[in-house]
Amino acid sequence: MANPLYDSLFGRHAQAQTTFLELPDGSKLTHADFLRTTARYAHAIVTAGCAPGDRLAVQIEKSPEALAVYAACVQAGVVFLPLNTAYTPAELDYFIENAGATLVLCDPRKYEALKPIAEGHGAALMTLDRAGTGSFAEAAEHQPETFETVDRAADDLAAFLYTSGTTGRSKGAMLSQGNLLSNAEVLLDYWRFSSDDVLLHALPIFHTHGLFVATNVMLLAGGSMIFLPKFDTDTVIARLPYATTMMGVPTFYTRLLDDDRFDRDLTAHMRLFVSGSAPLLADTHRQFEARTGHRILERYGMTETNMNTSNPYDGDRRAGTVGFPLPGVEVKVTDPETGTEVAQGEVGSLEVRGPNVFQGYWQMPEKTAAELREDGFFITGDLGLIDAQGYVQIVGRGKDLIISGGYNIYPKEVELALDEQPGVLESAVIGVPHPDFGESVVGVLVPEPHAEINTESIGRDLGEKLARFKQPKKLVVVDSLPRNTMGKVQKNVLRDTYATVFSEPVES
Ligand code: MCA
Ligand code: AMP
Repeated sequence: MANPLYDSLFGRHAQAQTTFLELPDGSKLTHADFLRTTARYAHAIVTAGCAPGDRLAVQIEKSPEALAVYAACVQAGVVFLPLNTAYTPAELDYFIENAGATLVLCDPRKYEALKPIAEGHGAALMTLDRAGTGSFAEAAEHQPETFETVDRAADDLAAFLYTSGTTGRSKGAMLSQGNLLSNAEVLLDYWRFSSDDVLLHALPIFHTHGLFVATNVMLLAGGSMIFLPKFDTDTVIARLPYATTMMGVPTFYTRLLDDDRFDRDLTAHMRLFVSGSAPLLADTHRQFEARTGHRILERYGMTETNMNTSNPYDGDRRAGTVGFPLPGVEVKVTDPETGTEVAQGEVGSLEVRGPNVFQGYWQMPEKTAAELREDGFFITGDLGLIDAQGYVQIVGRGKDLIISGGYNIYPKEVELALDEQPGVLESAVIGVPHPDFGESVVGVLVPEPHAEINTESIGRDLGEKLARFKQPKKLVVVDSLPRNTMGKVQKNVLRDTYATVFSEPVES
């Protein structure tokens, strides 16, 4: 027996003295060092009560140790459940309960707030901070530096990633070892990664992009990563000369283009820039090429599917498209009402099938059945077309979703929180253009008759309930919401009305 994901990504580097991570202070960690920590962590996870198939929820800052928790889960056959560090305790309550987590790892600063929540759901709670200290690190300190890797099959679960839904409730997307490994193998080949590559890693590691796309591919390649705690323009510019490749969301690239130091000389040695998670404006693509001579490679993925399509490595990387279906991935365009394929070149709902497509939503068979067809096609909720040359273009979303700086916000979740506020009769949450985040959140509020709405106190209350990136950056109060004859709120009208709110503020 074996553990395909562990063996391919981690195990084969066990003796390697090659650099795996370069840290901001200039220190380096070899693959072998990293895997010794991984083994100690795997023992600590088992000692804390996790058996294969159990869920370990983590909300910790980005660090080599945080990555070792992921590796340790894979080695121990435990399902890894990373959570955005911006989530509030109120949001975590839901994830811990819904996933039935056995163990929760958090930053020591969140310990007191999470203690009653973890206890209430029967989960153990331990701490690990950015410096690699905390009760979990102490429990792992004297553990052996080797661990007998737990046998797993390709269809055993490796990770849950929660993704919000149009109803406002997050769903745990179940990803198997085979889902993750097959996609990493395809990307390695498609994007020509090798052990010579050094990836500049400034993405968070609690989402598909930073964890599975960037990290898994680099582990498979046996290359190294310049591992930055977050995206910071100065640091990225300082470290770029030591990298060969970079992956980012469009905001990374627009921020770099806003800086004159980011030019042809700085990037001349770079092999590849990849963009994804949100639409890259064709204009940004063109500006990037004019400034650096590089054509950004844009690709398209989802939490449920990993990567689906990519522009070519060789050949034309076309602005405004997400390229071709990856090898082994089928993409079709269907009529959203009937599910039948539309004629070539027409816009419809994008559906994907392949070894990358997830196993379903954790304990939500109805939601799984609604989005994952019996024949294996997953209904992405994105609207697009395939052009005559085979390039996939995303032209819109069939789902009510806002993508801000690469983070997804489902308006329904924010509307539910706004509707509960004193004096609010109803609300509508929309995404409008934002110069830095691509899109940003506006909340439109209708007061109850004769009531006053206090937007400041609403802002404070939302701070307790919702992660900062989900909170409206602008709240406006109106007498009523525009509705169609069926009574449905016309969000397109609101989007038009507030389209320039982040460039020319309108009066509320
Ligand atoms: C931070 N803030 C945000 C965002 N990030 N608000 C809206 N949208 C955001 N994305 C808040 C901060 O809390 C702060 O609030 C204020 O906005 C300004 O923060 P700033 O310092 O400018 O932000 P930052 O820390 O520099 O972060 C911006 C960022 C970051 C670097 C763009 O959001 C980021 O790393 N995004 C990447 C997300 C990602 O990895 N997505 C992949 C998902 P205040 O000052 O008011 O307190 S995976 C996926 O989508 C699929 C599978 C795929 O295809 O990849
Ligand atoms: P998530 O659920 O966080 O994985 O976000 C997935 C969604 O991000 C997709 O359904 C798309 O709407 C969007 N997305 C990802 N990559 C791209 C891209 N290159 N262009 C446009 N939208 C994208």
